[in-house]
Amino acid sequence: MNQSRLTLLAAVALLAGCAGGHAAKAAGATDEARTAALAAADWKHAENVTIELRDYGFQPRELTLKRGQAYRLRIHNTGGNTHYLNAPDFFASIAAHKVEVPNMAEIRAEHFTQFEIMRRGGELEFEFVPLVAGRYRAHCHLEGHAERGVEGLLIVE
Ligand SMILES: [Cu+2]
Repeated sequence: MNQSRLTLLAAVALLAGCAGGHAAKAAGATDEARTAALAAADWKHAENVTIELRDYGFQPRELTLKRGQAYRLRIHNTGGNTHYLNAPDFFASIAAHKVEVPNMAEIRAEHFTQFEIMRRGGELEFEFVPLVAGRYRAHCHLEGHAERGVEGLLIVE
């Protein structure tokens, strides 16, 4: 197996939630709102934003997003450890369009729950539309990582 294939397998290690509406919590977005937002979104003019995961850090610590705006979020791990981005309440509050591992893979699902970004350069791009205002914690659940700074706040206004 060549190196680029290994990198792909590493970078694409993410979990998609079950299809269907059950992942939407009471405070989350409705399926109707998701459908409408995705139909209206203009991905050619999506706003590009980046989160960098580090040993140990999360940059920026706060990322402010606007409801109804299409975003392409690049999540990049510059650390020597694998890091996760868990943000279940955030994922329940948005309309997910797709995940792309640039030049390697594209994954479409209605709901995502968690991304794992492999160490030393793993990255992906996540396209979505925020729908519900709130302050959502994002963090890495590996032991001690959030406490050491691999956590941030996704703020939807
Ligand atoms: Cu971590």
